[in-house]
This record gives sequence, structure tokens and C-alpha cells, in this order.
Amino acid sequence: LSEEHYEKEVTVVARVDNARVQSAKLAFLMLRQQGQKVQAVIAATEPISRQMIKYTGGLNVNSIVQVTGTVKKPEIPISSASISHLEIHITKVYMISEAAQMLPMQVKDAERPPPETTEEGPQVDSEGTPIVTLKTRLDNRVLDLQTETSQAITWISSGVSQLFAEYMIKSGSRWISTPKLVGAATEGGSGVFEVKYFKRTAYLAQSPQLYKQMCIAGDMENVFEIAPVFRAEDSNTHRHLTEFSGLDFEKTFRGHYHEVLEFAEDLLVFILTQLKERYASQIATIQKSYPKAGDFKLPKDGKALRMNYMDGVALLKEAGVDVSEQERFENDFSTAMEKQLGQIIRDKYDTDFYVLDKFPMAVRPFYTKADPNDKRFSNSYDFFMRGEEIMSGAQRINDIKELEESMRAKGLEPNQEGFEDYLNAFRQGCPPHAGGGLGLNRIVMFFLGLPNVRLASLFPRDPQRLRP
Ligand code: AMO
Repeated sequence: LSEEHYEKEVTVVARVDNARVQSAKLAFLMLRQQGQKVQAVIAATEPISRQMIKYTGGLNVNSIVQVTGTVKKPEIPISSASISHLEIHITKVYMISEAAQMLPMQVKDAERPPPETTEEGPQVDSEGTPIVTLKTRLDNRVLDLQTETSQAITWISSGVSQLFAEYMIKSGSRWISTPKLVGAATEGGSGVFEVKYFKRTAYLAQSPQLYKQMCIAGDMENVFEIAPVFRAEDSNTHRHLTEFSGLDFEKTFRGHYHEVLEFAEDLLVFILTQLKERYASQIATIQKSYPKAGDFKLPKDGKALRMNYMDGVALLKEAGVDVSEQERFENDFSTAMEKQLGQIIRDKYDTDFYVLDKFPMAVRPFYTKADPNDKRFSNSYDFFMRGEEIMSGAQRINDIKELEESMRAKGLEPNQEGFEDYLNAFRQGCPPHAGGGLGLNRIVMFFLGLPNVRLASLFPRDPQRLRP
């Protein structure tokens, strides 16, 4: 709806955001469609009866109605509507789908950001306005998805997947689908979910890692996947889900794994800059609730700032953070250290986007290639946004002997059930390759500065939540 429609008849289908009877002769509707709001008025003039006024003003909030009327310019802009410079003067109203009279929460109450700390039921703020907690919102996610902010967040999420696929396809990559039901819990690291599979036990894939490498062994050169990733980790934090959307890729390289690292840098810069360009209006909407949305700094040269893991350790030490170098060979950064490093890098280099290369071998999975110059380290990297990890990747071992040794060094037995098909792929020859895995929900969360990854998941799964 725009000025073009002034004095014209329109028919819209929308939800009732609010309905009120002003007098026996006048009622107002606030109509809502995908987060946008417009006011409609109905006045008792021929042929509209008083019953019609009463009916319209008494419509249940959230019902879907079809309204026909003439578009007029209001005397003063309607501040509570997002389309404030016009209103619809109703001639006909039809009920399309009626909502229940009592809703578990009001969409307008869910428009404000939920408090970060409380998980209890509905509360009231100092002015008596209901506060809807994250738990209530997630329990009633369908209603919550109708808010202007959720509408915009889901567009950003759709945008990240689209941009990832666009970039991969442009670079000659094939879109693959690998099994999520797998026969063995082989990847190591985080836990896997068991499922009953007829008379056997199957597992939900904790990443497409082994299969994307097997596609490379199958001469597919450059592959990507967008699919669910399952993690049986009992982590109840702001950034862990038990099921999330993984954006994975794997590709061959000719000379050095940094060819793939650069590819990943360009991929992420493409996604982040295009999001800002293509979704400016959604970002502006989200900023009303989360002011940091879309406001992060990329390095001026259009690449990620790149440094080695140990340079990151040195920066932390320099800033007086208590880090033992020895311990850093054995354990990855804690979340707190990651965030501290993010702040130091922002202050020193004016960027929120950077990559750490050469992680210690001890903190990476068995399939990771050790640094040939110093076997304590590996040819692996993590990408960070605002001090939090969004992507992990590495050069993979493509030599069967080296792979078997690496497994043994990590306490895995190459002959154990479940590894045979993966290892055979290397016995049959496999080109040098590297890749990475991004968490879609994490990118959306950190790009928008959301306090919780659940806000960036349609129907989040965490250790407590299996519904809706
Ligand atoms: P990793 O386990 O680091 O690597 O996962 C890749 C990316 O997925 C996201 N992520 C998560 N998002 C939400 N909830 C979680 N519990 C969670 N865990 C991880 C992060 C992370 O960077 N096979 C390797 C990837 C590779 O080397 O190609 C892997 O799965 O953004």
C-alpha cells in the first residue's frame, strides 16, 4: 500500500492486530501482514449498519480477515502503524480464519526483546506492561514468529543460506545431500544421538565431515551442503543447540591449503556484505530491538584479518590475560578468552571479523592435517565474528598411512567398525583437500548481535526443548 492507492478501492487479507469500538458509529482495526501494520476504520454510514460496527470492533485479535475499502490520507499520521500515511475506510469485512479469544501471549507484547536472564513465566514491567520471557515466546513460537522482529530475523536466515548457495554455485561447486542416519558414531569429539534402526542402532550425523571428504575422493572436486547437524552435548548456553543448520563445504586445492582459506574468507565477506545490501530494511527493523544488528566492522581490504593461533595467545598475554602457553597447546580458548581476544582485536585492528590459523593439533579432530613444519600445530583455522566462532575448517589428511597414525594418536582404532568405508576412500587415492563448516544460526546471531542463538532458530532444539 502506498500513496498511489489514495482514493482507490483495495482489498487486503491480513491479521487483526487490534480491534476497538470507539462509539456506536465508529470502530478501528489495526491490520498486520508480515510485521507491517496499517489502520482501517469503519463508520456507520449507508450501507453499514451498527451491528457491523460492533462486529468489526469486536473481532478476536489475530483473526485473519479480508477487508475491502477506500484508501484515504489520515488527517494526522497514525503513529502506531508502520504504514502511517494512509488508512483504509472499510466497506466490507469477511472472516477468513478466526483466532481464539484468549491467546497464550499477545504478539504486540512479544515485540520487545525478551529479558536475558529470566526463564520464568510472564511478568510485568514497572509500567505494568507484560514482559514476555524467551521461554514463553519459544513455547508459543508460531505467534512469536509473527512479530516484526522475528519476521525480519527469518529473512536474514533465509538470506544467509541463499548467499552461501549462490557463492558456492558461482564457484562451480555441487550441492550435495549426505546421510543424516549413520551406522557408527565415528567422528569423535562431541556426543551423538542414538536412534532405533529396525533391529540395529543408528546415529544422527554430527556433521557431514566424513561424507563430504568421500565425495572429494569420488572426484567431485568442490561440494557443499546445507543440512541439519546433530550434537548430543548437554550444553545449556546462549550459543549451543542440539540441532542446528550446518553450511558445509569441501574442495580440492593445487598447491597450499591457504587457497581454501582464502576461498572461505571471500565467501564470508560476500555473505556479510551482501546481507547488509540486500536486507537493509530487515536490519533496520531488527535494530529497533537489537541496536547492534548488522553493525560490525570488516577489515578495509575486504579480507578477514588473519593471524596464527599463537599470535592470538600473545595478544591475550600482552593485554594481561592469564594464559599459559603450555595449556594453550592442550586446550582450545574458553568462550571468555575468545570474547576477550575479540575485543582486543577490535581495539587494535578495528575489525570484528578475523581468522585464526594453525590451531594446536591436540585440539583438532583426527582427520586434520598436521603442520608439516611443526607437528605440534595443524593446518586448521577458525573464523570469528565479534569474538565468537562461526566457522571451523582445515586441510584434511589424504594419505591413508598418515590418517591411520593420526587416528591411533587420538585413541581411535582404524579397524573399528564404522571407519572402513571412509578409510577405503583413501586407500583408493584421494586428492589434497580442505574445507569448513559454518553454523547458520551462529552467523545470524552474531551478525545481528542477538543475545541468544535460539532467537536465530525457527524451532530451536536444546537439551531442555523438544517442542514445538
Ligand atoms: P564444528 O564442530 O566446529 O566443526 O562446527 C562447525 C560450526 O558449527 C557451529 N556450531 C554450533 N552451532 C550451534 N550449536 C552448536 N552446538 C554448535 N556447534 C558448532 C559453529 C562452528 O564453527 N566438521 C567440522 C567442520 C569442518 O572442519 O569442515 C565441524 O563440524 O559455528
